[in-house]
Amino acid sequence: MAHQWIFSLIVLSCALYSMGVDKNNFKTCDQSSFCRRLRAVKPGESKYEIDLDSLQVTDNSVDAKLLNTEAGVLFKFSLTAINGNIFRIQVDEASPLYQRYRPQFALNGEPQVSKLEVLERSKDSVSITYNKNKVIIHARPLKIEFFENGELVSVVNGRGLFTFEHYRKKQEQTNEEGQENQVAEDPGAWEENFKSHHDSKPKGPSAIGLDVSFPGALRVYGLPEHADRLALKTTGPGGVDPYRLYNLDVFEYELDSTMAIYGAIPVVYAHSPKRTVGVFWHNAAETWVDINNSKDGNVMASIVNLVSGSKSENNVDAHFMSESGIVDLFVLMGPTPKDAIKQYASLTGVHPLPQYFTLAYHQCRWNYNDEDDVTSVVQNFDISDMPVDIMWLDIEYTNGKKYFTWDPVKFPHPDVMIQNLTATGRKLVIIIDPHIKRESGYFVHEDSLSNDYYVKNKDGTVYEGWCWPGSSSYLDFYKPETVEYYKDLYSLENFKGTTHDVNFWNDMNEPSVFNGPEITMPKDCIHHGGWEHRDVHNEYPLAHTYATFQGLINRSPNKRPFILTRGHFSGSQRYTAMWTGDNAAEWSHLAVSYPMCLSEAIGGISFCGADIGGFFNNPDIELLQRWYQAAVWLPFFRAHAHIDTRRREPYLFADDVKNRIRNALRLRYAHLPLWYTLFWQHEITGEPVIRPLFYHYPTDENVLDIDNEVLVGNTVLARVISDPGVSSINVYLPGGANEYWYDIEDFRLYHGTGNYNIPVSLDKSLAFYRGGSIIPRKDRPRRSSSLMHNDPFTLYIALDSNQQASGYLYIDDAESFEYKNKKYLYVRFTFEDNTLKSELVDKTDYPTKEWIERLVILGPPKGVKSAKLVSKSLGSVELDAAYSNEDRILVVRKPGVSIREKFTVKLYF
Ligand code: NBV
Repeated sequence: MAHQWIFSLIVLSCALYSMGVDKNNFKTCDQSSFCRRLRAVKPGESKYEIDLDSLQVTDNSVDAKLLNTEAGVLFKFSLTAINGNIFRIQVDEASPLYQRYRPQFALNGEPQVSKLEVLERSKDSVSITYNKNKVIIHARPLKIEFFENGELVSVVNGRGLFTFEHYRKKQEQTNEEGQENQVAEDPGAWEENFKSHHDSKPKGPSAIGLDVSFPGALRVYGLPEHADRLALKTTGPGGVDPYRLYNLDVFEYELDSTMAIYGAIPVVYAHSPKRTVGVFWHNAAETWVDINNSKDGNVMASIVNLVSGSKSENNVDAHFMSESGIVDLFVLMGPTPKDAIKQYASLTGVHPLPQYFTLAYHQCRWNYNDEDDVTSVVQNFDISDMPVDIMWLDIEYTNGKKYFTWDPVKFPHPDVMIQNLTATGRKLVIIIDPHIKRESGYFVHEDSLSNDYYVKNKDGTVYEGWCWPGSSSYLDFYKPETVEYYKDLYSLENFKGTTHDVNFWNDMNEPSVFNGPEITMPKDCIHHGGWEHRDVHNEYPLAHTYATFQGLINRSPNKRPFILTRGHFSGSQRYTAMWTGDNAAEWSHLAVSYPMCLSEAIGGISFCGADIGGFFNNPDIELLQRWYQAAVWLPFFRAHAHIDTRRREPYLFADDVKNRIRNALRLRYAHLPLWYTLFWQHEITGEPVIRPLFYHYPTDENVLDIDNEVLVGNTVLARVISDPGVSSINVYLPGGANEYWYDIEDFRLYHGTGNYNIPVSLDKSLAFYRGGSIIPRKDRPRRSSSLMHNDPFTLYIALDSNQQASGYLYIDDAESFEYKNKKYLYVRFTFEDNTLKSELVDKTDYPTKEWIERLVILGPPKGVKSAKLVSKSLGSVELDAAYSNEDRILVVRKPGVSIREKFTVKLYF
């Protein structure tokens, strides 16, 4: 026991004092035997053939036998059309020795099949149609071509890299494979300690691989989570390692890297000004993805063109390689980025509308020391007139890292502390990790042992690993009884001291195991159903947050749960928000927060943020201020810091710094109605809340690589300032001469004609309203968002080149599920012919007191003298209208009309 403790302390302290990631802890493709095997498959020599004689066509599927001609092994192949312009290809073994794993949580229900029609059958191929799409399945060798409107947009197995290692009886396994497994266990620093776990394959090799190419594409995006740019770079043997998807707790992760970190979302979107096509590789095992961008002039790309017969000069392709599971590939036919991203959302779901307060400012630190500390932090925010909504408690609140307990000395009266918080409209979030301390007498451990709730070793004993509490075991969220038990742990009766206003943070759920291979669970651990950890690894955090979500729904049936997770997988968005984990107080980490969250957003997870200020180390004051300014425009807005850092709550600084941070916080609070409306729209439509520029400007080649700017809805464009000491910044404003962009601080008008160099003092952040939008704001400063619920709105009406604009506002009770019973207002505003109109989009109502206090018209017509409001209850009312900011805006005062009422405001000249 003791030696293991010492070992883990050494691991930790080495980590704490080394600079940057220790790559020895993590595998490269070369060190992963299956990655090496699949990467070695030669293009152009596919040995897989469809047996066309076995072809069976039904209304919505094409099924056939697929043969590995070399090994003489049969597979089941099926292609189905899925509602919404999606195709699905599935391949499994025809008579497997062992069942192969299919992810259980990623899909939001079974995808609905659609009707497809067979167009033609020949001795070599079969072609089918579905909407404007055609698919040709070539039999020898297997190759599947996808056409949209007659154009080839994607080819599966065009390079012939398809691989399906079938399970074999021990005696059938070749020497060659045995040797390869041994090579994988070459001694290396990271393997020395964990040798026994690595790549142990009781069932034999079972990897699968597939290449997908996208003729004509210029870029490919996706595959979060990586600390990298938004557009994926070329990888390949001898060059950059493939993008790795394997949820890992990587200490001091490296930037511009394809290394795996906490989350794994196997979706890519290939894009050109002409179209966007995506593929979703539905697999929960460790996955590597090689990317080729032909613009880099690599050899692979020319081979694809040759093999696929494509004449297109541009080409992008992806080679997916997973350690186990079946081939289950969804082809998202687009054709626009919006379509493809919505298609992915239709498969894996959306983030349900969160409680309003969750979009406000979160104050976190590892750790707030005790109850008084929590109370005094909030008081200091109040004294400094800075808003804050949520206080967070990290692992030190627990009694000896035993989750679902409180430290009796530092947190003896959590109920009183929480009461103090909620009295001023604040909330609390506390951490719960999935590892459970193996301490006799600890009820969670005792219950889990006696009821068999833990993950097992391959010999059937309970798995034991090392984490914060020391010796720990890990709950098996694949076992229904564990989930039932876990749900109950969150109830108010069981978790004494908590209330309906306490929400949860699920950390370390990759899962992180300090003494495990690659700081995670050994792959041969066993989950309920007999699945090896290798099969389910990437899905484990999703299974964890699913259980937490159910627990919170049970606990507080009419409050929308808020959960923050670190590990994540496709579909996690249905239960939880995520953040980018342990970043550092460096300018480069501020910069990467935009592309990382953009990548998550197109990967389905809109509710993303990065630790403001950086988790490790101490930010200088300039960095801290810039970080607050930039984070205003990411969905999850939380400051957090490592236990060894200096305190950095924003009220601690000099007045000028405080002013700037206060301004940033207030800017965020002013835009809460916009964020909330966007989250509502996200739930209804699947559109991401934040979007990369190519999403709204898909035909503009200049935006392909822009990832230092983010679009919030289709309304705000924000540019991160991630360099110290700058006096001006280049901003790209898209859309052409007729697209207007208004600086949201000084209301200056810019046209969407490209690059501008804009002066930026430290007071200035860069965000623009798109001309043509109407942005609902609440401009009265308050201490927390709940105190703003009855505050009036100011509508910012940013006119386009036709002097028109439109926008939306969504309102409900901010916390319950009553919105599902039509208790909400969804208002559409339009401005044309110098008249603002409001109307309700849906036949619903919500009895709010909110009203309209002011209109601010950006780029207003000249010569306006007054305005007139007309509504049923107020009749016709004359209003004041006055120009300001060098006539850049026109302010119409006190319309005074309830937001529930239909109204018009007309300008008079
Ligand atoms: O629970 C402590 C930290 C937490 O503050 C951080 O946000 C997580 O990402 N946690 C990781 C554990 C270890 C940090 C070195």
